[in-house]
Amino acid sequence: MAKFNLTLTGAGGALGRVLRPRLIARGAALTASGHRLPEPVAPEERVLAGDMREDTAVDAALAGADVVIHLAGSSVEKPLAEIIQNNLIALQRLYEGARRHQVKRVVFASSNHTIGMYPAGQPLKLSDPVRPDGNYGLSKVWGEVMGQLYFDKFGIETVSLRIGSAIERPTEPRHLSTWLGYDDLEDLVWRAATVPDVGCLTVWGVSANTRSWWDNSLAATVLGYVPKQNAEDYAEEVLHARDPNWIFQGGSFALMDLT
Ligand code: 15L
Repeated sequence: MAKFNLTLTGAGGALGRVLRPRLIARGAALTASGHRLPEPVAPEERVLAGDMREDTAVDAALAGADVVIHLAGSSVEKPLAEIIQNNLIALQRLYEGARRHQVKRVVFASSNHTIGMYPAGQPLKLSDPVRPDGNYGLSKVWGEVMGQLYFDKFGIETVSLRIGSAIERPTEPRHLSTWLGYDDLEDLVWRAATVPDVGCLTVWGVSANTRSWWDNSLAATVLGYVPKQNAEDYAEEVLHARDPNWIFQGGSFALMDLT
């Protein structure tokens, strides 16, 4: 059987480092692209260094790829000028590269910060209006909508994952609602990359948290994503942690000024 050629950008970031060995273990032929040259996680992993704003770097990363998992870019709130470079321009270059190289699908790391100004505790559906909590959240809204544009005009599929808090274990009360455990992250990303004919889709990147605010039935229906991890298992230890930011769904991002 032909290998599934997967490119992952942002290879040196926290989620890139978690996902790369897991995607290889699932049978992907992985090209890992980082801003700095990543250390290979397996002998068969192809590693590349490059800036996703540069066509040469995009071409090297996407040549031969079936699907690209795009994790590169600023992953926290930053001044607008930086967000524009790293999250808007780089993403547009990536989609243009996907056109040049006939990449079938982009798996886009979106974020809960697209809706971060909703009050904590309010149940949300994917059809609810976006309420970004800063420049970073705004750039993720742009990314989700850019996926729609490239699907409607050029048929490139996108699965946008509105990731909550993808960390090893919950560390603060907000995470009891927003946590995405690494096993669930792996399963969700794999499904987002491999389930056929998904069109342009946005789903929540969240585990099976008892206190989740987000209705993820679409991910179950379309991707067959049934998360297994639950932040509630950590409730006792986490509820002791002080969490002054637990007012908005976006946590501390929602309380920051814009720069
Ligand atoms: C994100 O989108 C960030 O990349 C990450 O650093 C966390 O802040 C996470 O959201 C979160 O909201 O917990």
